[in-house]
Amino acid sequence: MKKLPFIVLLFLAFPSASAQDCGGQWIFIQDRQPLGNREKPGLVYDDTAGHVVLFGGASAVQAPGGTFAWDGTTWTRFQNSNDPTTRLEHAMASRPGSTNQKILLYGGRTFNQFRTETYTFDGSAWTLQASIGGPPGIYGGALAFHQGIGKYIHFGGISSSGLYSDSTFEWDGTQWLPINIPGPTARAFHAMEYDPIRNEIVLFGGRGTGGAGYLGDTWVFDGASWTLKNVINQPLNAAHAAMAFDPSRGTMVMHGGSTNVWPFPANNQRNQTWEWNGAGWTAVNESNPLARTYMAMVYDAANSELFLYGTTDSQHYRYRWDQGPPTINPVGGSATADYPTCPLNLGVIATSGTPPTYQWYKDGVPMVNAARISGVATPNLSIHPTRASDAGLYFCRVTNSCGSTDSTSIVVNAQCQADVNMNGAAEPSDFTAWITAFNNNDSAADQNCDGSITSTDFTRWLANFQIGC
Ligand SMILES: [Ca+2]
Ligand SMILES: [Ca+2]
Repeated sequence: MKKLPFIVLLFLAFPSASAQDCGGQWIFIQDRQPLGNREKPGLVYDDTAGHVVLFGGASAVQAPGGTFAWDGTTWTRFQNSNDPTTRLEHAMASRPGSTNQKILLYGGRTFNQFRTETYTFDGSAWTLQASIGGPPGIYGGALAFHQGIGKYIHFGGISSSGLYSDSTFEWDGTQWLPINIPGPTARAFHAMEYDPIRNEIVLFGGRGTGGAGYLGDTWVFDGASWTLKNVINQPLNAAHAAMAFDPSRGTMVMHGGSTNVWPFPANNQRNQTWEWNGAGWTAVNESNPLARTYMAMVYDAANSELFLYGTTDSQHYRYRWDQGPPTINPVGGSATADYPTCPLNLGVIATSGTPPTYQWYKDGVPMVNAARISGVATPNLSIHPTRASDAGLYFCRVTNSCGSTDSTSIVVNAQCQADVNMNGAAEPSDFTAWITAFNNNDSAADQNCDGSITSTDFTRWLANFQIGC
């Protein structure tokens, strides 16, 4: 009797279901360094430093200041960074590459004051710039850096007299210049970001003139003109949604937002995440939808994930995409259940974008844990002690929100340990066979399954013999 290794290797794995864009989920980040409650902060990515930069954001009761970097684990406050007066609903965007105007900030408001300043951030400190002739939409406007024309573009917002703006402006490095072109209707609190694949700025929704209507139209700005996109499947009209371009998907990703006018009940916070591929929107199939508004989102390239921060609870989230159904590393073949003493251990190693679930099957039937059986819902199935009846076909089904993958079946043969000469019966001649196995250092002599062959194995052979086959 030769024993096979307990952990067997499966040769193949095949998905029983699949979906390419099956979604993912927002993962809450437990934060030991809360930045305070910040609605509508500015959140951009500094690709030179390789971290997310946050400035501003406030709640009805607090307006915590400071400029912070997020490295995927820790918030670090910039020191001596000459911070602007803290604010919310300002417009902020970053440009890739090394530049002394890495990040541009315009406008915003405090509780009782409009902030009309323009600031740039060089990666470590803010510099006040000229704001003469700046966009009339002081707060609630949006900024994006258009890489094709190398300029920051500002659209919309609300003026100090409460007028909603339909103006497009560019920042050329030293001053604001109006771009007198037709475009989206006047609005504020729209989502706006640059799409480097389509080389255009994408704008969605916002709150329309007078604050009466929430919008759901999609516009693109190619560097010269605005175009209204003909969208068949459009997200719900919303303002205060968060949007960021995700290079891992090649899509613009938009989450949440408010779907009704102030004061809105909590259930008017949209829980959907949508993807824009340049031609249409697709609702992401999320396993744990998250309803939020008044937050900001950025793609954290250093950690290859979307990062969401804001609203009144100072919580933040990262988005984990499913990468399809689980894959199972080659693990299998056949195994032997040496009964009645030895254990049977079967294992799979699965890879999955989100934590998967496991279910072991025997002869096509889902297994349940019992006195001898454990781990039926884990990667590692254990049966101890084994019985002749443990022979059969085993496989493990690994499931995530994208589908399931079954391991290749593992053929388990049962072998009675007392039948050392493997002729199908326990009999006195097996005593001689055990002596031979012992002398040959054959693993069949290891009757107590401890990995070594000693005289105690003879005592165990007697016991196994008495139990019989
Ligand atoms: Ca025998
Ligand atoms: Ca032994």
